[in-house]
Amino acid sequence: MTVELETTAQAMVADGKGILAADESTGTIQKRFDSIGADCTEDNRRDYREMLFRASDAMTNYISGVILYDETLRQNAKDGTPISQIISDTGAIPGIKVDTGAKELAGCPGEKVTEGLDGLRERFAEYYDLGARFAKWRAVITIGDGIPSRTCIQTNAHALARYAALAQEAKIVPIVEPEVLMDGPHDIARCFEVTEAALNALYSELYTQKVHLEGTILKPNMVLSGTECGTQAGVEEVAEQTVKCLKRAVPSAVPGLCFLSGGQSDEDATAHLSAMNEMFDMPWKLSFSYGRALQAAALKAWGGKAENEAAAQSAFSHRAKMNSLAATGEWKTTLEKAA
Ligand code: 5MM
Repeated sequence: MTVELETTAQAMVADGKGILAADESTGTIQKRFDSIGADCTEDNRRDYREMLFRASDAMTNYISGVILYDETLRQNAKDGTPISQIISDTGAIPGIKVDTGAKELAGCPGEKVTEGLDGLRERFAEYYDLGARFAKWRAVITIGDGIPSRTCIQTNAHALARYAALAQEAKIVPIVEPEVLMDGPHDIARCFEVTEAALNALYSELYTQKVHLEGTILKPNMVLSGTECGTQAGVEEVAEQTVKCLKRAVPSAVPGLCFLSGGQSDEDATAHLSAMNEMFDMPWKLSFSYGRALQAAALKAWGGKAENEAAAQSAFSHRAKMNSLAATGEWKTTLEKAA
């Protein structure tokens, strides 16, 4: 079992490849579709995602895996092919988001805990049969006045580790995602401190709950200035602080780290990743698991219209290629301009 987990985890961070996060829950994809004036029907959600997964240049060359929402993993494409098969036919691995969302944390105003552990063993068995070979669980940690609390960090780390242990029992690689949000006026030093605390708590819980680190992937946030902070750290500082924080807290047994984009612009998310890979030697692969930063341009180009599919696929391929270059430290801003 550990061999299968390790093989999958290593494939998820193959050289120059990263993960497409297409696991928006119905409420989140509704917001994305609202932004382009498209109807959020089940067919439209399928058509949009099928368009992405059939972008063969992006999928074959730059994407190692796709995180799906439950609805999508069960869907068939317009021609009847299961969506998961369209993904595996490109060589990418289908994955599944298994948390059921972040809910208010009792006793901790303004803080959240991610739910979804009840019945998870049975759900994992079904997801494996449906073709999923990795999974994702996202914890949400907010920086604010007096928060995050120790309660929030510990409770989320405990849930992430329980999820990870159950995933591995089902031969599914867990992506563990303790997201420290960018929102707020805090500076980069505060983001560093909170990210380090969240990662320390996470790896302590993963150890306690006997999770096999070689068969996991971490999905971290970058260490950034808060979005409303008066002083915004530049690319080199973000790269330095992020790598310093990760080297302190993430064991070298973990095969790969795939960042979330968290609301950064497409180009910032790419530039930060590329700078880290260019500037530092690291014990793990450093790649991407972007949602918005991989999809925003494609979503806009698609605009809910079938006639725009080719343009949307080419926007997606471009972003995937730029992030693939960033995953090996070879991206340059001039490549964006040239495109
Ligand atoms: C794609 O968005 C994911 C699902 O969000 P909800 O459960 O809130 O609908 C999200 O977890 C995503 O995988 C990560 O945050 C990374 O996406 P971004 O857009 O931050 O790169």
